[in-house]
Amino acid sequence: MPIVYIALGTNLEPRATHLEKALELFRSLPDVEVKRVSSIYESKPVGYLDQPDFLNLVFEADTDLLPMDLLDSCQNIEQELGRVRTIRFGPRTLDVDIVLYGVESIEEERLTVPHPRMQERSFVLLPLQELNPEFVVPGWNKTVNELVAELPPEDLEEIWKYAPEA
Ligand code: A4P
Ligand code: MG
Repeated sequence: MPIVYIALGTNLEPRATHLEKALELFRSLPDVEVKRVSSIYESKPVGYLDQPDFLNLVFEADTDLLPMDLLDSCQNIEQELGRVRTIRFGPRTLDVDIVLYGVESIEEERLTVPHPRMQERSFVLLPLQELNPEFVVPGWNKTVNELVAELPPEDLEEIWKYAPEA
C-alpha cells in the first residue's frame, strides 16, 4: 500500500477549523488511513500576494485508492468545505494537494505527482520534512532535507510555526 503525503492550505477564517474539519473528513474515508500529521505552519502568501496569510500542514496516509480516485476524494473534501474558486493562487477555504504518492511519478492532465511546485515551497517542504526528512523525491532524486536546504534563505523568513492566540 503506498504511503501518500497530502498538503492542506487555507487562508480564510476560521483557518484552523478548516484544517481540523478537513482532517476529520479524511479520517472518515474508508480507504484512507491518516497516519501522522505535521505541525501547522503559518506563512506569507506565495504567488498572488494581496491576500491573507496561510495556514498549511502535511499529513501522511496509507491508501488503497488509485491516484485518480484519491484526487477525486481530495476534491470532494475541498468542495465540502465550500471552496469558492475565484483568483488562481488566490484566497481559499481549503486547498488540497497530493504532494507524493509513494515513489510514483504521475503526469496526467488532472494530476501531476510529485506536486510540480513542491520543491520551491517552504510551506510544503517544512511540514513534509517533519514527517519524512530522508524520503527521496521522485524526479528530483533528492531527499526532502536536501530540497529544504536549497530553499532561498529569505523564504524561511516568511514562514513560522503557528501559535494560535490563547
Ligand atoms: N492537479 C494537478 N496535480 C495535482 C496534485 N498533485 N494535487 C490539478 C492536487 N491537484 C492537482 O487545482 C487545479 C487543478 O490541479 C485540479 O483540478 C487538479 O486536477 P486547484 O486547487 O483547483 O487550483 P489552483 O488553486 O488554481 O491551483 P493550485 O495548484 O492548487 O495552486 P497552488 O499551486 O497549490 O497554489 N501561499 C502559501 N503561503 N500557502 C499556500 O498554501 N497556496 C497557493 C495555491 C498559493 N500560495 C500559497 C498557498
Ligand atoms: Mg490545489
